[in-house]
Parts: sequence; C-alpha cells; structure tokens
Amino acid sequence: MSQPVTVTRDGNVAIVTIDNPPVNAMSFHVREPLHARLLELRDDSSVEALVLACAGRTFVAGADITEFGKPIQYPFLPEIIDLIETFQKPTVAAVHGTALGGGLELAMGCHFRVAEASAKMGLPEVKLGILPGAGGTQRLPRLVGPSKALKMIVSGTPIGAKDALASGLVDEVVDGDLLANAIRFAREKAASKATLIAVSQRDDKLAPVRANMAAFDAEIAEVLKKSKGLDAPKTCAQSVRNALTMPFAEAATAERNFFHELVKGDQSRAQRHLFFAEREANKVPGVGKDDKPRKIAKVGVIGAGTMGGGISMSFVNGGIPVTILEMSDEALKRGLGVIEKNYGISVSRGSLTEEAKAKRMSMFKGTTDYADLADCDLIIEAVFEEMGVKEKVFGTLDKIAKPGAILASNTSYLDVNEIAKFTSRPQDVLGMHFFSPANVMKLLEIVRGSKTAPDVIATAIAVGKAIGKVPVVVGVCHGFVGNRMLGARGAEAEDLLLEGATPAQADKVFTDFGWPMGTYQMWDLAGLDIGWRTRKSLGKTAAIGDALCEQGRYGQKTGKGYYLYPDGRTPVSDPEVEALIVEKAREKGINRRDISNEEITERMMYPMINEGARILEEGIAIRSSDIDTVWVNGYGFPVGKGGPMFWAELVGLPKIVERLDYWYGKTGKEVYNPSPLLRKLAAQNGSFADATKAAA
Ligand code: 3H9
Repeated sequence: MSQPVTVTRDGNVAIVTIDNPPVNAMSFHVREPLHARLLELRDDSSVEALVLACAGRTFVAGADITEFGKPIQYPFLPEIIDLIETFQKPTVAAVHGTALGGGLELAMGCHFRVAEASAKMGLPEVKLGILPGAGGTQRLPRLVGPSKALKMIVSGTPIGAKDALASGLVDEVVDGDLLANAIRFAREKAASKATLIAVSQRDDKLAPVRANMAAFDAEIAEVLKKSKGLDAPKTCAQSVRNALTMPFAEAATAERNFFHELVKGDQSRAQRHLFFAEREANKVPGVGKDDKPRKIAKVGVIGAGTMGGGISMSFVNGGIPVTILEMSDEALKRGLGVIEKNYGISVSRGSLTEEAKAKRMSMFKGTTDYADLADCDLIIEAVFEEMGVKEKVFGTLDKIAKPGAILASNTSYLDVNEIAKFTSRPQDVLGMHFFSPANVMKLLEIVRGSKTAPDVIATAIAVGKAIGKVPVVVGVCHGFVGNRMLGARGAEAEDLLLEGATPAQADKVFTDFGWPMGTYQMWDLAGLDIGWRTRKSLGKTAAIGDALCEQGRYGQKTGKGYYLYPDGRTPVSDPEVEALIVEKAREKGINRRDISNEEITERMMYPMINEGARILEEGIAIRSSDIDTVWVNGYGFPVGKGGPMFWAELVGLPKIVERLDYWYGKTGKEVYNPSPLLRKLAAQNGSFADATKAAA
C-alpha cells in the first residue's frame, strides 16, 4: 500500500500529496502523518512555499464519515487547518475532482487555491445531517461572501471551478497540468513577497453585510423554507450568521460545538445511514466485477404516456437518445408534445436554455413501427398493466430486438418471470420500475427475474446511475418492495375513517412526521379511479373510496376527492366527505370514536414495517438498507428518519411487535400479524442489519 501522505520537493516548493483511495477522505491514518509533515515543513527554512495536492481521482472528498459517532483520534481536522494557517510562506491547494466538506475546508486553510477546470467544490455536510465542522461556515463566507456561502452550505450543492473563480473561492483555474501550475503559482507568490493573509483573517466580504443584518436574516428565512423538520440546515444558517456577529475564533468554537451536537443526533445518524445505504445498494450478490455492463448508446421506450414520456426524458437528460414507439401517430404527437411542453416549463423557470431544449428534443425519435427499435441497446415498455398486453409487446420485441439488447418492463406489480417467458431470451429480461414523474423521481427499482443474467443487472445499475437515478435491485413479487409496502401502509386507511378519523387528521399525522403528504392526499393526487378499477377487477370494495368514485370524485384531476381542491392543488377538508364517512360508518353499524394520532401511526406505519420485514425474510430485498433507499427516494419518506426500517429501530422493534400483536388480537387482520423475522429480532434485541448479515 502506498503512503497516505508523502512529501516531495520541486526546488524551493514542497509538495504534500495525500493518497487515501478511493476519495482521499481525511481518515486518522491521513491526519496523523499530515499533521506531522506540516509541522516539519512549516519550520523548514529551505521550503519557501507549499502545495497541497492529492493522488487518484479526486482532492479530499471530506472527513472520513465512517469515523463519525466513534471517539475521534487526535489530530483533529480543525487543528490541521489551523496549523496550515500559521504558515508564514504561501500555501496553495491544488484541487482536482471534488473538494468536498473537510476537503474544501482543508483547501480553505491554504492561502490560495488553484483548481482544474472540471473540479467541483462544496460543503455537502448538511446532507449528512451535520454542518461543516472544520471552519467551513467561517471561511467560506470570508471567501465568497455570506449570501453565497449561506446558499452553498444550506443546500450542500457544490459549484464548478468557473463559478468558484468568479466568486473568489479559487484564485486560478487551469486547463493543463494541475500540479505544475500549482507549483508555478506557489513559486510566484513566494517570489512576490506579498503580505499573506490567512482566510480566517479576511474581513472585506463580511463588513458590508454586517451593516444590514435584517436583510441577511431575510435571506436566511428564504433559504430555510424547504428545510422543514431538519435541524442541520438551521444550524448551518446560524453558524454562517455567527461569522457576521462573532470574532472568528469564537464562531469557530461555536461551529465545532454545533458539529458535535448534530453528529450525535438521530437525524445525522439517519442521513449517514442513507449515504452508505445508497452505495451499498449497488452491491448485488451474484453480480461481480467480471459482469461488465453492456453498452447502452440508444434506448427504445414503448408508450408515450405519462410514464413512457418521463422515462424517455430521463434518458435524454442523461445524454442517451431515445426512440419512442406509440400505437398511432396521434398518440405519438400528443406524447412528444407533452415532453416539449415540460422542457418549455424548464426554460421559463430558467433551469434550461432554449438551445439545450432544442438539443434535447432532437434526441427523440418517434415511431409507430416496432422495426425502428431494432438498433436499440435497451428497450423499456411502459404500456398498460395487463399480462395480455405485455405478452404481445414482449413477443414482438423478441422478434425485432437485436441480439444482446436488454428488454425491460416498467411494470409496477406484474410477475417479471412470466413476462420473460414471452421471449426466447429470459436472460435479457428484467423489470426497470420508474416512479412518477419519472424524469424527476430518483428511485429505480431493478427487478431481477429468476433468469436475468448478472451483466444485465450490472447494466441496469450502471445506466440508472448514469442518468442520475438511485438504483435498487429487488426480487419478483406483487408490487416489489415499494408498492407492496405502500399497500400495507394504506390497508387500514379506509377503516380508520369509518372508525372515527378524518382524512385531514390522519394526513396531518403524516405531514407532521415529515412525509410530503398523507395517504388520502396521495390517493387524490394519483387518482382514486385507479384503485377503484383495480378493486372492481378483483371483486373488492371500499365503502368510502367506492362512494367517492361513484360521485365522480376522482381526486385532484376532478377538483375533488377526499378533499376539495379549489385552486387545483391545495387540499381543503370537505364537510360532504365527512358526512359521507359518518353515513357509511352508520350503514356498517360502526360507532365512530376519537382516534388518537398514536393509533394512526400504529395502524398505518407499523404494518408497513411488518411488510418490510416480510420482504426481507423472503429475500425480495437484499438488505434492510435497500428498503430504506427505496422509501426515501421513491415515496418521500423523511430523510431525517432514515427510511422505514431505520426508523423502526429508533422506535424499538419490541414496541412495534407489541403493538402489532395488540392490533392483531383485536382485529385478526393479517397486516398486523408480526412476521417471524420481526418477532425474532424483537425478542433478541437484534437489528435488521444483523438479519441481513446472517442471511448473507
Ligand atoms: C465532513 O467532511 C465533515 C467536516 O466538515 C468536519 C470534520 C471535523 N468518508 O460515492 P462513491 C466511500 S463530512 C468515508 O461511490 P463516486 C463510499 O462509501 C463529509 N467514505 O464514489 C464508497 O465506498 P464503497 C463531507 C467515503 O465517485 C467509496 O468511497 N463530504 C466518503 O460516485 C466511493 O464513493 C461528503 O459528504 C467519506 N467522506 O462519488 C462527500 N466519501 O466503495 C461524500 C465516499 O465501499 N462523498 N466514501 O461503497 C461523495 O459525495 C462521493 O463519494 C464523491 C465520489 C462525490 C466524493
């Protein structure tokens, strides 16, 4: 293994290189030698300037997140950065790849930053439920100004080198050899003998903002609008504000204390869990390094409706051209029209230029002829959810698709193994389940059939990531991971209303929890007629849901459903619906009573956990963290609670089993019957992660 920190010389310039693959995180085994070498170099009079660089694909991508929550070993990152600031000779960070979090903080400890044109820089700590804890909230405002720093730190979104140069974060952007340029830059600075000012001592960008704190507080209020329920964004903003109201040292100490508080909290634990969960989801048993992804240069999409259109946009947005197939010219024209309209909205919002829109539109090809899909490397069908329809589509695809093309179904529920049987190449067939709106939602459930080839799974993961999705591999069952658990979450929704809850009360329990909306609001958004049709086809009924549909109340699209939508979007309670609920309860002989918020949580969220445990037990999900990744990225489960399985452990598995047992005893309903795995883990005080390990 190479040394994590090496020192080389180029004449009077010392070059310190950090080499800690894969992302040069500031682990203890880097910090210790880095601190020691910096001390030596500071006091070495033959060294007239210092360049701090990194080996491998990136500059330091941050502190080592795996060390969080454990006792931190000295030297700490802030001490190292403070040490760099004591250098009386120019210090230059040579930035390539991504300088993130503690990495950017380290770079800001230097007097100067020289960056490659493709470099990105940011403080993404907020996404881990923390704030920059090594001076980032104090130094970034001094370099780019408090307003820009506030936005960058609260959003966690990195900026590119060009923006960094314009805003003062970097001093030079280079196209050629980064290290050679950084050495040249350092040597020039040393030769100039100009006065060196540590970033912590700069004040010029703070002073004007200090003069109008009310305006800055208004900016804080604005950027915090979207951070409902999360502590980290507020703390980030407070800490940036401290840069304006406190001396550097005092504000840096406050920042450090905030960091220690947040890192201990459940929200940060949850968000760190999700960070690793998303990466873990790419590791699939039976799919190894030798299973090289197939090349996907062209995609075919069957169906230009809402799903097909959104899926097509996802690929085009990711730079992959798409051929869309529809049954008629009219349907094709309509579908492409909707896509163009959607891009038009992006242009009017300023997130897309007219040129970019034109370029994207040129990447779509419409057709009504299956033969035009013959050159596609991946074909995804998004047609009607009926096995007979899928049979026709896959039978045709089998005839026209080129050898080695991947054939995917966007089915939400159907058996992918059945679908694969309609072809002579089941090894090339899988499910690629996108979530609506498909061009926005990040989740991609990859459904692995019993015969799907490993390299087909590897390809789906690779192409999914390439177009910005979060892929999670799941097994075949009705509804896979997400929709199957969603079914369990909504199983008691009708009865809760009959027994005494109201849609508004139950939905508020959800929004207070952190969901973007509650069950009834979600149903109204999706369209109540969909469930109604499914119930009818299965010979099932739902007294309230059916009655609403019989009255033409299909949800948002008809202006009313469980709620009224006077402005088309905002739900307003409707006394008529409440009267309908009371009437249906009376017809069924149910005495309505007060339902507590706890009961709503127990009867809607605990069955969802129970179903998750079943899914894990059956091997439909590879690991519990995959379930969390599905729910956070596809269904709006609040990130600060880490996904349903993580949250269940925060609540306590014994408590969940006890309450499920209670409701099972009272109602006899299967959704409450604790899964053997859940019961076992609760009895052993175990965790879902232990269960995953045991199964591996
Ligand atoms: C911080 O800095 C706090 C300070 O303010 C204060 C300190 C006092 N640590 O994402 P990838 C692993 S907080 C440990 O697949 P990519 C990752 O798990 C930190 N491990 O690669 C994966 O492992 P595996 C602020 C890390 O090329 C492997 O590296 N910084 C870390 O798609 C490859 O990762 C951040 O939040 C880490 N910091 O993307 C940046 N980072 O192979 C977090 C990655 O076992 N990192 N790993 O699955 C990223 O955003 C992306 O990894 C990055 C590369 C963009 C850098």
